[in-house]
Amino acid sequence: MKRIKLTVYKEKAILVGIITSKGAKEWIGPTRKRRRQPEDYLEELNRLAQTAGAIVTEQIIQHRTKLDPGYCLGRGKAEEIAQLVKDQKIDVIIFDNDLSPAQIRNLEKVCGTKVIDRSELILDIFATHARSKQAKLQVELAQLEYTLPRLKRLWGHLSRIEGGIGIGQRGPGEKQLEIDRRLARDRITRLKRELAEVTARRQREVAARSNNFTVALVGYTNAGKSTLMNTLTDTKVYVDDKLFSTLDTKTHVWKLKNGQKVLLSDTVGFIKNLPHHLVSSFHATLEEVTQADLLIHVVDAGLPVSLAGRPTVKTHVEAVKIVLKELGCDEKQIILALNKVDETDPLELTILRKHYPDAIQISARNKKGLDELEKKVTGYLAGRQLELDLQVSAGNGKLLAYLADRGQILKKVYEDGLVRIKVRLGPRDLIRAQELGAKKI
Ligand SMILES: Nc1nc2c(ncn2[C@@H]2O[C@H](COP(=O)(O)OP(=O)(O)OP(=O)(O)O)[C@@H](O)[C@H]2O)c(=O)[nH]1
Ligand SMILES: [Mg+2]
Repeated sequence: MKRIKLTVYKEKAILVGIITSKGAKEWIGPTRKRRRQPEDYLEELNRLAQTAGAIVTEQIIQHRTKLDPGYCLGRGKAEEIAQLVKDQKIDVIIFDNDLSPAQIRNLEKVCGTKVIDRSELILDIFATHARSKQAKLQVELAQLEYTLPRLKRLWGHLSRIEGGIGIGQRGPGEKQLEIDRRLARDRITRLKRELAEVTARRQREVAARSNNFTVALVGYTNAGKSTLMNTLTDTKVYVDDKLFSTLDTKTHVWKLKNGQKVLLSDTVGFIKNLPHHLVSSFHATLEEVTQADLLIHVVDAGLPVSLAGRPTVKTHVEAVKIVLKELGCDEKQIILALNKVDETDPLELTILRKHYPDAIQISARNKKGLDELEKKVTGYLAGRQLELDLQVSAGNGKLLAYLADRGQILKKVYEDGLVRIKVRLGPRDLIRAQELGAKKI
């Protein structure tokens, strides 16, 4: 994927959200401390825009009974925005709602500047953050599939717009402006083929690790998954207070206090209404999640517990559950870890304890609650393990090392060149141990 960064100039953006009667019910729910402001409703879009490098100058909310098919919002409001664009020299208008190619075309005509929607903004962030070959392939595929029906619009831009957020210069880039739909389709076919190869390779890698107990960290973007990974495995994967810092799955060994080792994977964060092209193109990256024996769902507990219209613990938990379901992982064993408790109001913590009685409260940054988390993981591991009495030849160093590595040795007795071992071991490890010469007694 070619990335052409044309300029370091920060684009000025206006955010727009349209609340229909259905959305309004959610948004105008009982307030606790103050009347809610447009900033509340558009808080996440604002974070996304900043992550993409924009400066947000205005946030506009319009209440409507239903979305306008031509402009999404009312024509009059579009003209008001056009005036703002002129007065403030706005570069981009970002809609929270999904826009059809026709709506984008109409809005751009009236407003005289680039218009993008939330999905396109997220795709742009993914394109900027993609580092590995696989992530780049996945993002390029998602971008092309998103832009294919909109290619005409991009052609139309050629004469006016030079670059920036959401018109593809960071992704497949100018290529899109130069090629026709047929070429884009060919490219999609090629990308899918390459991704199929990557996926097959990944599946082989994951299968090769299948003798190990595997745990995957999942959760909303910015919940603290990578920080937890670093703390538990003493590594240094990239952490940032931005959305979608991690786009690749990384796996490291987590040594438990009882001597056992599990494989821990850090994964790409989720977000509500994740553009569906992204979910499908990121399947290869999420192989570790679908194959994991256990998931740790990390949640940012610093968010309000429930406050209609704003990102909350509840909306994040629910959004993650929806993505897990799409991945076919909703039946897996899941530990809920409420992270960042160092920053959470004690009253909110009490409420959270009531809402999520099985959750563990942790601080990945301050290493709080991690023993309890580990105990829970150990518990799952023990539940999957059998307590066995094995007989091993004392000279079989390879087998003895294997048992020490994979199992939890409870007792060891040496007798006439033999070792009798009481060990806790997973069923798959028992098969391997028997292949290496262990005998059940
Ligand atoms: N106060 C506090 N901040 C934390 C804690 N854990 C993580 N953070 C901060 O939260 C931000 C996001 O952390 P990451 O570990 O990058 O989050 P992530 O879930 O991997 O995010 P993505 O990869 O973007 O999906 C960073 O600024 C971290 O320093 C914690 O326990 N307490
Ligand atoms: Mg991360």
